Amino acid sequence: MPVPRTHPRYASLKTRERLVQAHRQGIAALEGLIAHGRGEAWDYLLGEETSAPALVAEKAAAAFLVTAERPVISVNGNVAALAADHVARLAAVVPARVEVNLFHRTEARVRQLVRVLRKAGATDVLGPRPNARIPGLESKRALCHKEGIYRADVVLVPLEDGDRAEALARMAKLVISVDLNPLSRTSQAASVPVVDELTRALPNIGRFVRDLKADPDEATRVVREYDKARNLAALYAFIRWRLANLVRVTKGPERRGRAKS
Ligand code: PTJ
Repeated sequence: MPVPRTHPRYASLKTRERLVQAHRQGIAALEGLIAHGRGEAWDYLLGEETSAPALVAEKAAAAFLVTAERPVISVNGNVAALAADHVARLAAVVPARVEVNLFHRTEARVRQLVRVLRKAGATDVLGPRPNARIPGLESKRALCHKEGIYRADVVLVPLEDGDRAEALARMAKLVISVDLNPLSRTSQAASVPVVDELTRALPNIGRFVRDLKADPDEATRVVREYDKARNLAALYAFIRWRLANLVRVTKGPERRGRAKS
């Protein structure tokens, strides 16, 4: 059914439609639709825009990518469906390898994602014929490439499912997550949790990458000074502030009502 442009949630409905289409094309897993809904609920809470603490984390993510020796961007079904073009652009500017890594892995889906990423402009995409395993993972997410995730020093994992972020951290990799849920196991396990919506976060990181490549001293400073605990504390404070504002807005008419009576 076509979404009317005048609908107040037009962008949100179009994104939902895009994911449903991506599922029909064998790109997004059915479970990915649930994951999207969970993310959108958090995005309401965050005001559906990049918060100041998220921007700080995005700059830190860029600094770690720029200073990495073997950076890799991991891509799953939702990421390919919603942000293949952003991934391709970010991979080119860093430059970073792209690796398809799926929880609900089938070889057909891997090939389909590689196609989508190549069509979006990504040139260096790993995924089919994995030749390594991430230790400590039972799921198919363990399957990876030696020349990709396995030997990477910095891994960007958007919309992760938690256990792999922990496993990568155990491998002493610097893990950058993009996840709207600051309480998820992924955000908690990541070295740099970016709590922002994927299609806002990736271009922001890309812009910071461009700036920091032109200013390596600033990149080194950001890597040295980034403090995950302080950044998450700022994010929780931001959510508290948003909720407090909502409480004030909801109390408003009630007070007016009382004054009249
Ligand atoms: O494609 P596959 O087979 O690898 O499967 C991918 C999914 C997404 C199904 C898998 O990784 C999964 O189950 O993820 P989870 O555990 O549901 O976690 C997804 C997280 O991403 C949740 O914490 C959501 O809040 C968050 N999220 C969802 N959509 C977005 C998002 N974060 C940022 N931007 C989004 N658009």
